[in-house]
Amino acid sequence: MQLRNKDPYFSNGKILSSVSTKPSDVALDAFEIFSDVNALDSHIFSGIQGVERDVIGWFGRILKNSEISGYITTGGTEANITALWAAKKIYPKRNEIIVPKSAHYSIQKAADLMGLKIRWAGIDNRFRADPNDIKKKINGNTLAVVATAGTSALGVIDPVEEINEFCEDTFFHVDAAFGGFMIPFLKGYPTIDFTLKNLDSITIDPHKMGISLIPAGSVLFRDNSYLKRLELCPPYLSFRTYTLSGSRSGGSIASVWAAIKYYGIGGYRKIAEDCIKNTKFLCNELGEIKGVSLITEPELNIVGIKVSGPDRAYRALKRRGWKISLDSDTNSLRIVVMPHVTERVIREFVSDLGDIVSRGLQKNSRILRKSFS
Ligand code: 0PR
Repeated sequence: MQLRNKDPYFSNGKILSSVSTKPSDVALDAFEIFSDVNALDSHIFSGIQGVERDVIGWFGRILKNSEISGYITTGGTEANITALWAAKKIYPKRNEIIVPKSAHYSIQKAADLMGLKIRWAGIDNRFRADPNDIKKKINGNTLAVVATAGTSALGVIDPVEEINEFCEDTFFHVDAAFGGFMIPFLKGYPTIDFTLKNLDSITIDPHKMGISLIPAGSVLFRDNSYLKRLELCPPYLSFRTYTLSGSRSGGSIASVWAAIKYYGIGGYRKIAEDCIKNTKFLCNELGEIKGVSLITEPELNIVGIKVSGPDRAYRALKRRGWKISLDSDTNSLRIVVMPHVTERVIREFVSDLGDIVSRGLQKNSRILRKSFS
């Protein structure tokens, strides 16, 4: 415990920069029960394969695709790499991927690993991928187009429906690692499911708003043909494998299974709605502080805050115990309103920020007065 206590707990509320949260008890219990199960070995552990099929089937219902296939990865990074690996198997001769500047850095890792060239697509003034730029960049060498449904920096949703229209002759991957447990459960949000006719794969992370635990991500494909292309058969073992990682935690799969059974669609809708409600509450409270504004209107539960002297505010917040990040692209404070970021935590944060900002303004005006006197 002494060692664990060197790090903070989500339950103390001051962690504002993380897309992780406290896992649910059911997920933790399930993890423990299955902790000795290696899901790689379907010969010894065939039971866990059925549990995983159940989980993927559930995603199939959420994403409107009864043919869905996929598996539980360690997280979004492995899922994104696997999706692009499958794309490379389909189009082995192509080597360019079109990626909006706001995409998660795991896409760069995938490109590095496979020797792919990234063609960066622009973003608009709301930080969403520019579909026209993507359209212009597609050519015969385009292996894949990547869009993000809930960007890591600001939680904005790329115009996935529009981008889908140009992807009939290339692989189309949507990284919904962050937004995947939000968007399908909320009313009035864009479609990010397999009714998009060119969508090949999607990443959704249960260890984020799915209230499962780390490690647990997922990569989901339109049908079974994608994983078939990744299949290997180790000569000395009596099973086939298609996963990027070798040994795989049965505990992760079980934790996702337990969480989706426990929360169900209704439970996840409530979690998503609460995150949005608290995000709105934060934005309203911020509106009361002079000298503070939003980088953009949040779509999901990430807020970019513009303050004068962001570095100073960031350091002062850190000194007061807040775990917060500073986005260097927009020079803004970045807050992720995860389930542990409650109204009480938000009030406390806004009060600290207000105090820090007003001290900064007073200091600035003292300096100004001095220089004019
Ligand atoms: N894609 C998107 C859109 C993401 O937001 C993330 C989240 C990933 C992929 C990668 O997921 P894994 O981390 O599961 O591989 N990634 C977070 C990020 O880089 C990871 C994180 C989590 C960072 C907790 C900080 C932290 O405290 O922003």
